[in-house]
Amino acid sequence: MASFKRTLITSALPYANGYIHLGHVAGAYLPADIYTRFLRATGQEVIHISGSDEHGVAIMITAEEEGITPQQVVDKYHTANSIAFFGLGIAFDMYGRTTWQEHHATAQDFFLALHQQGYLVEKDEEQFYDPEAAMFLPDRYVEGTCPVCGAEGARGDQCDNCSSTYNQTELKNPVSKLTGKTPEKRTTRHFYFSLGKFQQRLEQYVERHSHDWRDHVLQQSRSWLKQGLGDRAITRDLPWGIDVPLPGYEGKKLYVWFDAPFGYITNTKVLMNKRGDAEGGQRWWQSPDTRYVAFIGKDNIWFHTLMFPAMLMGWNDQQRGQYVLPDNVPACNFLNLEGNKFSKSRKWGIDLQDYLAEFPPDPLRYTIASSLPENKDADFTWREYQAKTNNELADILGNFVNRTLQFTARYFDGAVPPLAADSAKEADLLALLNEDLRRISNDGRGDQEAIEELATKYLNYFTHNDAVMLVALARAPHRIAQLYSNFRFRDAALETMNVARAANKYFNDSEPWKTRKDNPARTATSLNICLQVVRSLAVLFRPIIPFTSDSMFALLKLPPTETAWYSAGTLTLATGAPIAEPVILFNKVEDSVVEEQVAKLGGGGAAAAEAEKEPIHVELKPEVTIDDVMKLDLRVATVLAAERVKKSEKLLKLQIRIGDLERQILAGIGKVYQPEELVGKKIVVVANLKPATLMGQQSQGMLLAANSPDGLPTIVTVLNPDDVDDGFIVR
Ligand code: B3M
Ligand code: ZN
Repeated sequence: MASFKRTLITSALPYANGYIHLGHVAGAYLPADIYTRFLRATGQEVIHISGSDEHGVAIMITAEEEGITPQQVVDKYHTANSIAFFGLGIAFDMYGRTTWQEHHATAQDFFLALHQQGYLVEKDEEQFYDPEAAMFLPDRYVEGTCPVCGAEGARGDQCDNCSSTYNQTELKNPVSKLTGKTPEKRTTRHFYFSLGKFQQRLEQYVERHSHDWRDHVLQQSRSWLKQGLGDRAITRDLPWGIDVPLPGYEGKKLYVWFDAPFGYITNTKVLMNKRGDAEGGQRWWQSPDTRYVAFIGKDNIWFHTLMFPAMLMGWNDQQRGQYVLPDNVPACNFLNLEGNKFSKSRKWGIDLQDYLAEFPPDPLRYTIASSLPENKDADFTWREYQAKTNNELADILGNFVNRTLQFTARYFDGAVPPLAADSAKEADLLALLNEDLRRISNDGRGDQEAIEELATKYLNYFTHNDAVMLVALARAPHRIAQLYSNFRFRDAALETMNVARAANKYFNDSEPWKTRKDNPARTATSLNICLQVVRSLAVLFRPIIPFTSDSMFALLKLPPTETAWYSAGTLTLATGAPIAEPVILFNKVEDSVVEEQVAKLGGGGAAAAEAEKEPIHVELKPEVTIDDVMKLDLRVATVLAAERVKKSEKLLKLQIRIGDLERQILAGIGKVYQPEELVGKKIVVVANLKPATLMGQQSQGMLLAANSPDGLPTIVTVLNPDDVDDGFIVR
């Protein structure tokens, strides 16, 4: 790896139109914060930049839903999310906003530079225009009949039933969601970014990282490159966003995904200005000795490994300073909740601010860190949260710290007892031992060999049991650092807990409550070592549970130190130093809390909120007769097998049985349901639907599902499945 002087860390700018939930935390922000804290602890220069993404149609839709202006929407959520992140200890150096004037200027600068370099082309295209609302309709503002499968209620760019994507003007029977009127087609002009011109350079860039990027990041990037990169529209007909800085484009805005990534740059510059560091922006973004790491969730990979790098490459072609490209993009997969995907409409989620209103931050940080969805999706459950809090944080770490402090308070007058019985030798012993601990910290030998060496050399001072603890301690910083450096944060969290586990065992095996009676010197040595380990754990756990780390330092009456990582492998507490009275570090989570929280999901506790909610506005389709209805052959079917359709997030392929018929149907329910959970279920299907081929697969029928306004399906099932057989007619 090239040598570098500083690490620039960014985490994806969350849209300021909703509250941060635990899925976001696991996807990007917690790993980014842990990594930043780790690097800082090792003495590296590092900053962590993020902020709100405040443009785009999504913000406008929220404004309409909440009956406030887009500006009010972003003000509200920016504030709420900043506070929630702060509460969880996500220590951004800057959490900026894309509505800042500085950011508008940055994005427009990049636009003009790319334009000047010939990377932008103009194209005329037809789009739906709503004359009554006097605006072109973004994809999410128009719906109609799917041009592929004929499903009603298909969105402007994508059908939820068959997962096809298309241009909105291909929609049949289009209706404007703003006015309910039929829109007309009008021609509009837009800028496109010639991403294809960067194909080769992007291929080289991605392949340069074939050894250090996570497998799924690499595979996804490669597969898009293989499909070939084309032009991408980067302007929109919208009232909300950053003006296109060229004449003839009045009333048009930059596409939100064009402007947002530059927010990382703006927010860095704002930070540096605040620090009075005029060259800071350049130093962090345009020096070859900056290493840039971009933390994101897996749905943002394309933009960070291809689109954004290409935009930077385009700028770099001007030879006005070279922006650094992401050196790594350690995207996380999704965090599910109690076995299901987070879903706003189904009220299946935990907002960070709600969590923090009831519980302390560190148990959540530890629970998520120790099961991060690094290489595959993970599941957050309250049971797991309880187990991690009670069995690991409280029973291992908390218990060790508590016992050590209790014992010190009671039998050593609340001061660090001597390491050596002979106080004249204390200083020399400590110096010699620390030298050995540093030497064996990362010398490549097996643990056993190192243990034997220490046990033999310090025969007069330490037991074999002491040597086991000392070696574990000496090696922990390097061992854990290695995991962090390879972006294996989950393993780092587990390995850190292993140190506490070793410490707890050490306390047990030392049996100070016994030795106290006949061998006080021995007791002093083991308690000295235990207290040293408490300090080391405060250092090693700091990236993961910073609040607890603060408390642990306070217990040792030491100021928390930010840059002490490798000192954790040595003994630094002075004999005689005063120690505070113990406090409980972690409260256990009761069963009743778990039950209460689980019951809240899916609208249980949200029933009250539900009552206040506006009913859904319903506009019925034209009337039909009973004959029309009777044409549909609706049947109960049993799901025999289910699997995902390759390359589709939404489509599941189901083998179903309808009496003596077996059929294959495709259903756009994959975002909400896992194939496994469907097998054996009784569903209702339109059995006489004309067969269709979707993504190369046959579909002979359609399952019935209730769709939320944002298109999330809930399968229609029968209430008493035991009373019906597949093949039964539904009417
Ligand atoms: N706001 C998408 C998201 O919140 C988008 C990320 C922008 S990063 C430059 O998932
Ligand atoms: Zn369709």
